[in-house]
Amino acid sequence: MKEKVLLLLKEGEYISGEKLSEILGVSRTAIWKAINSLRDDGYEIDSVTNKGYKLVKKPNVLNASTISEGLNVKVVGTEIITLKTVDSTNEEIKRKAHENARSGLVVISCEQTAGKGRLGRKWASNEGGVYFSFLLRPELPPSDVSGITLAAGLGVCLAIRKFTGLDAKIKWPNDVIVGNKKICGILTEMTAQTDMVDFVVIGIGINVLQESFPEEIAYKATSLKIETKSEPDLSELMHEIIATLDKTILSYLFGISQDDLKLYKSMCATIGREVSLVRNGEKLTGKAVDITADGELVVCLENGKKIAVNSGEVTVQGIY
Ligand code: BT5
Repeated sequence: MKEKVLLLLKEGEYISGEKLSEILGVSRTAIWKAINSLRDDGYEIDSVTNKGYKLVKKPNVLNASTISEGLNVKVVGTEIITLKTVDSTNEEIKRKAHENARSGLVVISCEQTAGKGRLGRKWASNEGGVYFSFLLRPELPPSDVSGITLAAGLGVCLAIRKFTGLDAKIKWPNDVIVGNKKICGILTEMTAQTDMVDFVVIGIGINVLQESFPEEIAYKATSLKIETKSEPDLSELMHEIIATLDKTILSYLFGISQDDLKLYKSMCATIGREVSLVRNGEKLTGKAVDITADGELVVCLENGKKIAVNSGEVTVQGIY
């Protein structure tokens, strides 16, 4: 009920309790209870006799109805669940996938108690960030999945740029950075048979309202609040991100388009930089020069030979 009341409350305009109860077909007491419950959630609601209620200020929290209001999506966000806390949204999506959840489900949490990075690393997931994962059941061979991370990075980078005006860039393959610091990390996991994907989980963590980070990552992590010196609304940001991811993922499912690849490359901070990597136990250095349609990084080695690197550890000079 309170979600419905919230949708009818407007900033700057009063609506009477009578009108609310008439529209929603419930008693005035039910409306009054919903208003009090919204106030408990941090909404500032003014009430004036003979005028009714007016929304003064929304709390900056994740709110499912604000996120999905006006969202017209085809693949990502066809169902959205918001949680206050969870171990890891990737693990939650996997549990839901095993209960036959449908492709497109998004689970968002305000914090994670066991946020994961790649290769067993930890993802700092305190309150203030957004941590979410989505489920895809694409009809693809496992070898085609790595490009999903690219499409996800592209989506997040575009959405952050549009929402904040920041010059966000992509550090191939899975980080979004602002300046030389990491603002977002992406972890793609999949369950597959030998020749066909069963499901893919794409997990994304974005630093939004944090003002500081644990000591060990403070030198390389930043947040939207630190960079914009303002407080982006978590739900409106998530709305923008889901809407953009829906487009980039949908386009990826039909094979990454030349346009998207061009866009990705134009925002990729890795291209043009000196990189080092380990291949067959040998340390190689060279310059990152391109990204292939399969999402591989093309490195021009010091001896002039070009190699394509599909994952693993590439260290980029000049970025953490
Ligand atoms: C990643 O791994 O960047 C993938 C992170 C994915 C997190 C999301 S949150 C929602 C979903 N649920 C999960 O449990 N995970 C996903 P990787 O490239 O391995 O980077 C991890 C490294 O980034 C760590 O070892 C730290 O050095 C650094 N790091 C950890 N937390 C960070 C943060 N909040 N901001 C910036 N850097 C961080």
